[in-house]
Amino acid sequence: VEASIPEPLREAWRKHSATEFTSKDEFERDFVRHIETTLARSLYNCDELAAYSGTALAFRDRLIIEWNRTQQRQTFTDQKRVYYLSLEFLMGRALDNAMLNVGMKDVARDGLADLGFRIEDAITQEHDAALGNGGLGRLAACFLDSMATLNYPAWGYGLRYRYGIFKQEIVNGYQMEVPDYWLDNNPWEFPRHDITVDIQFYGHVTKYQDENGKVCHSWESGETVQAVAYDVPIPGYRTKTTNNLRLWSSKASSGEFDFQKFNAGDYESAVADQQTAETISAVLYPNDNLERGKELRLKQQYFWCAASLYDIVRRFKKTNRAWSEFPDQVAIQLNDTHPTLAIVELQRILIDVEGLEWDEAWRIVIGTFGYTNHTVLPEALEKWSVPLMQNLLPRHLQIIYDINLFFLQSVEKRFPNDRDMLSRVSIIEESHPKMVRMAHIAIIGSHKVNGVAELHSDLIKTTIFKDFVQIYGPDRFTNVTNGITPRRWLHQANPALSALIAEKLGGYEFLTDLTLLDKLETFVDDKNFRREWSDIKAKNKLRLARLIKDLTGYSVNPNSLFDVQVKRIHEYKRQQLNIFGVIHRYLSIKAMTPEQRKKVVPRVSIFGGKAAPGYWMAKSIIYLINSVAAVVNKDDDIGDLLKVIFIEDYNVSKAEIICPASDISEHISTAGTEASGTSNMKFVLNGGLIIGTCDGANIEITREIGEQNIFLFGNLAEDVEDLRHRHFYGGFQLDPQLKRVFETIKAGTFGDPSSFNSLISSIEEHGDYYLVSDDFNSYIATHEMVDKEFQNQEEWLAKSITSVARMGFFSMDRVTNEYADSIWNVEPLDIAD
Ligand code: CJB
Repeated sequence: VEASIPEPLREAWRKHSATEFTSKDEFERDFVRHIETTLARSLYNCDELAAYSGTALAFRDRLIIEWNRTQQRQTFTDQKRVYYLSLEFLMGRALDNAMLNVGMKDVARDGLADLGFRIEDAITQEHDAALGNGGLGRLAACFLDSMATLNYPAWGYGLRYRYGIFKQEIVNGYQMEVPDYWLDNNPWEFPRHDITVDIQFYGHVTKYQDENGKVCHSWESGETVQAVAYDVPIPGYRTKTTNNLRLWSSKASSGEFDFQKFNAGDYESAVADQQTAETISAVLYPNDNLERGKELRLKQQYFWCAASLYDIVRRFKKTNRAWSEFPDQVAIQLNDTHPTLAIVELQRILIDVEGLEWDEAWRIVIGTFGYTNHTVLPEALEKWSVPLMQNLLPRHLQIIYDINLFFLQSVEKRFPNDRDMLSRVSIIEESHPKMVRMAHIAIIGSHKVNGVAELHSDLIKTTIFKDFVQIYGPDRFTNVTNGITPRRWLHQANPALSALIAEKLGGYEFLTDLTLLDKLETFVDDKNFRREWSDIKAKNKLRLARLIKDLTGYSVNPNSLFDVQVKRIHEYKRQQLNIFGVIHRYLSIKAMTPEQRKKVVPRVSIFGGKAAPGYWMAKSIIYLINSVAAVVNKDDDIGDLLKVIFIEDYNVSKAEIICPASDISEHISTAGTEASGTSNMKFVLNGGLIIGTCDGANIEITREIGEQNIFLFGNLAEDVEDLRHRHFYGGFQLDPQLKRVFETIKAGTFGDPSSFNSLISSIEEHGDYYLVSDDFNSYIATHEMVDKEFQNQEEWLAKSITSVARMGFFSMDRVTNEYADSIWNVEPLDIAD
């Protein structure tokens, strides 16, 4: 029964209904009230952490008011909604973002100053919400920001991990992983203990006939775990829309606590069962672009998909519409294949629980789902063993087999006698054990499949999903090139640049229509403007230099060229190419005469990123970077001409300091391997130039900003296969400059060379799969060009300004609108009050 207050009593409610602070005085009132009552502190023991909490709570009050209104309005108007299912949401900090979106940051700054605090100190107390690994998780977070800003009725669904991505510590040059318990002092989540779903696992399926003689299936569970909803408000920028991110937490089902054990005196074992249930949402798997096939991961996936679908279906059923209208009311986007079980679960609900016929149910399923692919790397494509799935989700496996049967029958009809085709496209891989190919379910069960940049979308159509293009025709496949939210990645990360742009363009409209940046080009030749532009970069470099000093103890000269590569450590992203290039630079400088050295452009090579804990090669790369840093940074003969820095524990809040401070950043993956990349966009939007391969979104960035404004190098995607083939069959020739680098490493210049054996032998002896040697020469030559062009600062500034002016295309708002139009078919909800 819905609780509702009778009309005559509502007056009292309205009179006392919560109101938002609108002035500095009211902010201070709310702040002090929260310090004194919510936190039970006072002016005598209010430290910076408490000041953060007080500020966050004051802003949270505002968000809640708008959040409630938004949800009421969305329920009332009952138009089609989007549900973004993602196992990762890499949110970063929320307070600064909330202040800027709500538009009261200046008020808070002044208020906090009155009360004895600096706003920056309060903001930096917040722990990052790091419920993601890298680009895929951050894209989900950018989606949430953009969907709210554009007033789409949209929810995110994810898992409330107790531990997000691990904290990285560097000990003697090695990465160590420390658990990241992030939930203390988190004011942004609201437990909804009344919104719970019981989720089944294991058990068996029984067949029975209903009263009409129809064969039905019932899944008797072996174990039940409860999903509890935790809601997080997502404010849009300068709009009242505040959307919802619902994260599920697992706990023992109320009926599940084993009272028999308890009564038998086995209290400890009963509590242990409770803890087992809680492990489902305990930890984020720390792999990026890699799947490990662990049972607990599959449990996480089903737990989250089943809870989310139950919630979505429950909401739909409240409206008493016919099932056929489901796809007109609900769009569900699958962020990679991780939520693919949602397809199977919806089919199960429709046929087993709601009693629909298979075909009708399947039409609804296809109409509802869209699937985004983020990688072509084979090791990242999810497969689950059939026996594992049989045990954990017996009914789902049956449905998967049925989906496959009907699908293969239709393929057989169109391509008779093509057995190879059938085995290639089958959902089941006939290996030992048999495997369920999740991407195949995702393609077969969705009406649209998209890649995340043009090259990547072409590659999926011509390589991994080629057969499906033949079967379904090209229309099921589409491209939506990734983007980034300019609110966090320009306005929040680089307030000075944002303010300068606003001054020139006459306001902040560019933050919601990034194409307006193009007007900046008219100021390219304006000397004063250029000075201000370069002063801002200089200040941002100083800010990063301070961070580097704090974190590593190394002092770097902020007048050097800052060369940055920050992203997950992965062989395909080729941080090894970068560090080998650094060693080459070091050797070159060492060989120079004092006269020659005068012409060297001083450089700081900055790295950051986490390696998956079980990824040995990636960890060796980190160790090599730190080993090179230890030698180069202490070499007085080199001084400021070269410094090497590894920033530990790279995360969203550090990215906000790093991106605005680069002169050049590196996006140097083997061509054809990086689906899009999004940090490339962040760096360019902040006035940095980039060096990169013809890969992912680098190609479209080049098209937008012009090839004179980017440093491209290396082999093309179309040549990669040939080169790899030649490495094995035509003999492998190591690049001579790279050979010299290897000889230096082997001589022990950077410590015990055996630590780097596998890195070197993967190139020298095992086929150089990532083409480091093939690209080395052009990489070095291109860096020489970077040095040369950096010396002409006026030209460099012109490139920087022009590039920013042409980055409008990469706004997440363009991305969101494209999904809304071409995949979801949803409209924004006009919120004019
Ligand atoms: N991506 O972060 C991940 N994790 C994966 O497991 C697979 C792909 C990344 O997704 C980003 C967002 O689409 C892409 O920009 C990036 O190229 C890709 O590696």
